[in-house]
Amino acid sequence: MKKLIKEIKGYEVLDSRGNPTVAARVILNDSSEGFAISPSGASTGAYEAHELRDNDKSRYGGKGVSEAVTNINDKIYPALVGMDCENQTKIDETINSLDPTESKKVLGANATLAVSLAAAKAAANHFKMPLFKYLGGVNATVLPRPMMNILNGGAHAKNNIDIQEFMIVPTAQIPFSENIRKCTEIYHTLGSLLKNYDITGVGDEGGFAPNLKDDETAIELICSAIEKAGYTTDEFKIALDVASSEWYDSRDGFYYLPKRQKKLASSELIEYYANLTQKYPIISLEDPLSEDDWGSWKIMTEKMGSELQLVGDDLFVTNATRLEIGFDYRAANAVLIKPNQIGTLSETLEVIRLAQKNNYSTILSHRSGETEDTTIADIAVATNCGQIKTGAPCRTDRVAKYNRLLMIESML
Ligand code: 2PG
Ligand code: MG
Repeated sequence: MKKLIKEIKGYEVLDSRGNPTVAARVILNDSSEGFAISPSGASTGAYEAHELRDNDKSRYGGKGVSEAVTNINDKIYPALVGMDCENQTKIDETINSLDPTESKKVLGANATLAVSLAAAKAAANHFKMPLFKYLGGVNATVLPRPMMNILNGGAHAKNNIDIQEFMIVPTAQIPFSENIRKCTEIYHTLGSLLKNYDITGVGDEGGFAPNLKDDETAIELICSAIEKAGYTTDEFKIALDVASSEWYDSRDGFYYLPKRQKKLASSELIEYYANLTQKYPIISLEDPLSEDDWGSWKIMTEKMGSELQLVGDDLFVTNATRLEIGFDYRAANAVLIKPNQIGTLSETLEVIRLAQKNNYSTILSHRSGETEDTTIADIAVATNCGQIKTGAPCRTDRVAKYNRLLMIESML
């Protein structure tokens, strides 16, 4: 057999924020190769799989990942050598068997994910197939709807906006390339509207990062940009990632908005969202409540879930067990899918299947720390996940995913 794993190599490379991250190369005995890089988040959920960092202050201020790379070379490689690269489940189970912890604390999810994705890519290359086809087969036919982030705040920008991401979402069933063109036109129009504002450049995901009177002003400016670009707010809706776990204090159950210095109870926050979504064309709210505030999630979903997409990111952390808890609570109605939150491809695909089976929407997602790796684009098409969020049409780490989807569109 020519598709046996012959060699695996780990590397310490850089992400879009200039922090080290883990890359892996998997080589088969027919010389086919796969290469993948793990991304890294800034507003990470408390229940995510563990991102292993060296904490050696003499290198990269403690953020080095040489230990994770060593784990690839010294632990994962010997365990996987000789295995059939087509058996992704077995590969991922073998990786997991090397780490007795649930959260991949020993190996590091940054190490496990890079290898897991690189193995799938090596297999796809062996079969001379694009990754989306290898993973999705004949079902891989639908491009995801872009949720394009055009204005950044929260932990992703040094401005005075508390909400982390403001996205535009096209409603029309038109070709992906048309949606990208129109969204990009709106992005540039927003840029020209912001010329007269105090602007700090762009945030981590390429969206503009202005200082504004309040977070609502950001929404108003986006609505103006949609119209000024020649479109309507029926054609383009707004999605927000509040990332409110960043605001939550579990000791007293209140939300502290760090930039506006506001303190809100969950009931007040839900009221705020109810007003906001009445007033503006908002169709999706991600992490409106904290990862530990299940009771409020249940209340909010009961109240607003039939009208709005309510997305659990920190809440579910791409973890089947947490998603099952969500089903029990009837919390949220959509799940954000970030492969590095769980650490292997098989477990990522399992969560997508579980969500789809239970009628929760799925959104493939990048991290704020990204690279040229475009695997999420292929996974989005392979799984018919429906939506993708991968930043602004700005900065190569974001644009690479859009460009990959444009290529996939041309192949379909
Ligand atoms: C999020 C992500 C990606 P981060 O919260 O959804 O946009 O941010 O990678 O910082 O967790
Ligand atoms: Mg989020």
